[in-house]
Amino acid sequence: MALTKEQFITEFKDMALKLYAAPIEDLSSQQLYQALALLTRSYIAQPWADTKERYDEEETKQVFYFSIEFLPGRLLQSNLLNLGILDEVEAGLEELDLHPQKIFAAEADPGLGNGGLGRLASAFMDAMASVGMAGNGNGIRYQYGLFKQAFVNGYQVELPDDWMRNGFPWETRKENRAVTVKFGGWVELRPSRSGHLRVIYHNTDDVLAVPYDVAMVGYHNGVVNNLRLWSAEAPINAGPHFTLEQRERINQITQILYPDDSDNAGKELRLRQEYFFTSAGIQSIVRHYRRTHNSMAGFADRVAIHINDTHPAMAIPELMRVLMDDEHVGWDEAWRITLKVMSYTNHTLLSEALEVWPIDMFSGLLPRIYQIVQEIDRRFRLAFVPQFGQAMIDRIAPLGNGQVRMAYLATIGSHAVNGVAPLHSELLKKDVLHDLFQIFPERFNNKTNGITPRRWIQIGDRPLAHLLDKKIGTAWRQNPLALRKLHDYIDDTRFLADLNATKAENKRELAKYIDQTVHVKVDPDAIFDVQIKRLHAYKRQLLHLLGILDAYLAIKRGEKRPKRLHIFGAKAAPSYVYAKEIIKVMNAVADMVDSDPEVSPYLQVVFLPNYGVSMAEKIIPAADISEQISTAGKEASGTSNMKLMSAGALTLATLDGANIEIKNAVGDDNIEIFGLTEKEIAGYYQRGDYRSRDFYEKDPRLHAVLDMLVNGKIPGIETEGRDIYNALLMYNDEYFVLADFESYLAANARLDKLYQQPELWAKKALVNIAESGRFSADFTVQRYGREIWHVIPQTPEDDGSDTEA
Ligand code: GL7
Repeated sequence: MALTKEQFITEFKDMALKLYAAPIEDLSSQQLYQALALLTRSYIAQPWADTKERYDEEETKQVFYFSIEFLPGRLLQSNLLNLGILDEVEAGLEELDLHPQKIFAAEADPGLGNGGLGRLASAFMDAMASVGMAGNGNGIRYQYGLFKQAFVNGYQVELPDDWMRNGFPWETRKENRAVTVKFGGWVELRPSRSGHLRVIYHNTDDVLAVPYDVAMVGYHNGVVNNLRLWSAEAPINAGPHFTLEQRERINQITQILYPDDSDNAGKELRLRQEYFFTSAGIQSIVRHYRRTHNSMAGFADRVAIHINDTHPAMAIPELMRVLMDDEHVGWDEAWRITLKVMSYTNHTLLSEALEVWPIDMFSGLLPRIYQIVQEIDRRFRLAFVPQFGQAMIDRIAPLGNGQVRMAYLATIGSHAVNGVAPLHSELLKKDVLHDLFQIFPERFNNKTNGITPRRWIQIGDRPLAHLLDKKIGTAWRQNPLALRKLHDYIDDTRFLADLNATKAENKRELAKYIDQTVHVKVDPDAIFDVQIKRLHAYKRQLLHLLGILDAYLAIKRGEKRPKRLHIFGAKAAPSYVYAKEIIKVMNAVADMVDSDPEVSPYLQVVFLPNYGVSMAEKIIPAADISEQISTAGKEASGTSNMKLMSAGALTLATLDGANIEIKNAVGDDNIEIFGLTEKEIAGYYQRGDYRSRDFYEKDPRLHAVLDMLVNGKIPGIETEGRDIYNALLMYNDEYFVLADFESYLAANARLDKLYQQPELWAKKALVNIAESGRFSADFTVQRYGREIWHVIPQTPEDDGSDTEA
């Protein structure tokens, strides 16, 4: 859109006055933010309405991305960027003597997601709008997000994340689009006079689902898509005997985000949440479709529904329910439509994360949905037992072991099933969904995750963005593959120095931020070594920690090395004791290192509390090293690996998830790979001959490091140090930390050496930035669009370089 600085100034002052009846000089950053957000919304309104109208008029096929989490990050700056008015607005604010960054920082991060899965969903929303795809999100409007993390005496403390305290200016309540979701009670099936089945519900708990829509603004293309978040409310005509308790129970449904990451929360409330937003979404999609169509016959040509992990897998029986019970479509036709509409992404290989529900709980809460799942199960068995045998079908039918098995249901009811990186997609076929792959091989495919360089480079890394503009022009902002032009400058000494200077500037900025947030002074000339992701044993922050302890001992012995600053950001699920113990030990090690004058010139450790999207925008541009060190075969993809690469950090990685594709993209010389491969680990499992103690006994460095956990050298970790020590030695180190220790140290030593050659380092950073464009989520959603959703993708064009599994 077009907006001059002068126009903006007038409109902004006007908006601020209307809102607060005060001149801008009197307003707080929060108030200025609110005024600016509302003004920005007013710019979005028309294209939002136009986009909706166009989709309806042109009968565009629409994608609905169902996800129990979205993690959009702050929206003001990215909306301004995508509208194409960020420069004008910032210039205007500066002319008013205001600080744009301060105002942007007043926005709370929406607390609607945990980690990678939710962030991916939001990257896809941004990408779909930006490539001009009609893609909508469907999720939950959580009142409270994932907890706010603080450290008290080194321990993680969880505080409520009241992210909506100041309101959420981007949402629009659509009370006229509310639908009713039914729980509990029992159902009676009665043939009606017209021959249809009549489904009569008795004694149900009805919940009103009220949608709040959030605009998803496309990049410089006038497209504005919709993210629909559902809130649970008491029915309007609830009546006099509706108790306060009942009301409370309803409100609970959308009150809080489950703080789990890659884990199966087997709680009835979670099941309620899942059905709530899934049913509301399906009902509203069908209702909208039926406003302009007499029957459901063409539904699958106009609608694609994507199930992001299994949490919304009830979309399958729910669509069957609506088709049959409300629209009077017969089973076979309903199933044909459902299969064509639904597709599913698996996001994890951890067996404990595969969702299952006890049948008692499921059938009690969702009696009609359970009947439909039973029928899906019955027909599945009927169709495939003859060919594949009872034993195999028993293993993978939707119902078994007294449970509803969501990943199997999702696979059986979708026409496409994908993993999120080639290795992950292969392992789905080989292990997790192997039997279903035998039956439906054509459904399985790979779609490697992606990120949005708009947020990570254009917004988060402005010094780099400007340097790129100067050197290769601005085409990369529209099409990140244009970053490949950087290869032309691999021998341009001046440019390599500029690249290093940009990194140095970002490191100074981060140093300031660290000082402001945790009051720790860090040396901006150190190597910034970053590991940012949820705290989980398989991600092996512990391996990183053992590496730090080894460095500590080496420095104590008098070894000199280039100074390293280890930066961690990670929340642990509140119930995940082991992860919280690791946090405590990390913090203790950070203190120990800091207070030792022999060591602190060479080594520093900072654990930043309350890691999230906005903090990532600060850390990533300053990173020299990106730690992606999960046990091979455990991390489905990872996405911080892609973000850090695009900031020119060198990846220190195992051959896991998307690290493998990063390696293929940049070549072996521009990444530091170490550790056991997935095959080698599978070999250990098969033979059953992994003995962590052997590594401890063989390797004196490892021996010394592990002993530090229990010999009192690190103050205040008696319990935690012992537990971790035991997990690694007595319980045989489930994640092969000890097996990878030696090669991890060797890889780190190579990085230390490389850092002594700044120009060579810069060359490698250059290659990483240059090749990061292929991981743009714009390309990812285009692949989904072409190969799964069958919608027509638009600009910018993809080079089709994804590796199919
Ligand atoms: C995850 C995977 O762990 C992560 O590797 C992947 O990048 C992400 C998006 O596909 O999905 N799976 C999962 O359950 N969570 C993830 O972040 C929470």
